[in-house]
Amino acid sequence: MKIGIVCYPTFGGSGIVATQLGMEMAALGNEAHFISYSIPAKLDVTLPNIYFHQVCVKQYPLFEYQPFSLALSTIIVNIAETYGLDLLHVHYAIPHAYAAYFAKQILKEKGIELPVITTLHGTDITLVGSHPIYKSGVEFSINKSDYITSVSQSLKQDTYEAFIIKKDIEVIPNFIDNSIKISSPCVRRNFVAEDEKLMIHVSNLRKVKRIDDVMSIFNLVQKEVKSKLLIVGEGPETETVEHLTQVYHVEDKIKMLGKIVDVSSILSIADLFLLPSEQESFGLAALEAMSCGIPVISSNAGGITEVNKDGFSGFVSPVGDVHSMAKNAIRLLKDEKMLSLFKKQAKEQALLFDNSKIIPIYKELYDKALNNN
Ligand code: GMT
Repeated sequence: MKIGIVCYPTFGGSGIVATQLGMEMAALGNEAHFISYSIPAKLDVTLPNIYFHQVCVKQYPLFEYQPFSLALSTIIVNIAETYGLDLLHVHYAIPHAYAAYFAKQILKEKGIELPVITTLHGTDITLVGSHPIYKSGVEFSINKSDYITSVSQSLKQDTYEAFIIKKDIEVIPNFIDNSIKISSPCVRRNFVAEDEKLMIHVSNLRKVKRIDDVMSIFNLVQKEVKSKLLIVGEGPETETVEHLTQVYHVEDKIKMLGKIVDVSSILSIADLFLLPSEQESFGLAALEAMSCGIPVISSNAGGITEVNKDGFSGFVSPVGDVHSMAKNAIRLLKDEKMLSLFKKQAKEQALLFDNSKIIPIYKELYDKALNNN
């Protein structure tokens, strides 16, 4: 099978999922053609059956904004013709589903049928897509996809509430490779002393992640339990971290590590993962933590509760309830027996989302798309 994959190349969850899925399909002997404006962060282009095609947008003095969607549609058409793509899978509706629709129409004129699958990831629906400046275009292009999937039940509901969608949306949860997660005591010792606990937050540090809550939870916890906090990722809320670090006088207890490619290497040295997000269609970062055996202290936003099971893989509190989240963190960190039980259970929960369970569901969808074409 020759699969075209359109995704964002950043460390955001949608790009990571698209990349992982494409690489898994390539490993099964299919051709995976990645189409993006730069090489996806985790894509290994040295592997067999992997192709990368860059969307180049020409600068022209007339344009204040470059016509990215047009360039994307055009390259999809070119790749589909040159390599004989069997199907196109776009991750994140904006503007990928829109560009896919136009590519499909152009190809149809040439007598080529290209089935399109759109996977909705979250902010393409909840935050950006339902905004009036994009809404009708997003709604139209989602409806024009041959197959629509969403990464959680919660996102499926949000999509039906935000738009008039005339097709079925299949929920295919995100997945994780649960093998080889090595926790290194030596690396841990670089960050905490023997008698200290380590909390971690990983995100793109955007407003929606409620970074001020991460800081506030940590501040409450460190008053009760000797502990430190690692923040992984980059984004606009970096200043909030810097500001609140000074306000709480925790300069010696917080470290920002920036972007890390192999995030599991750092997740596996931590004791707790903090995810107090305002919105989260799934919470891939929480699943990555759980896969490393790290319990999650989270909010109950969107699809997080489908991933983090309250009282099992961690604890769940209402969005913004930092006192409840801090109380739960303190409870776990103070009780070694409970903490090690939750670490075990977090891993158990992550196994429900193992590659081996979810990739075949996508494979089945791809087969259906091909056979119905
Ligand atoms: O805003 C982000 O967190 C990035 C965004 C993305 O598209 O990369 O993440 C969304 O998709 C991820 C993968 O499906 C989900 O795990 C995240 O929960 C979702 N983010 C939000 O809904 C805010």
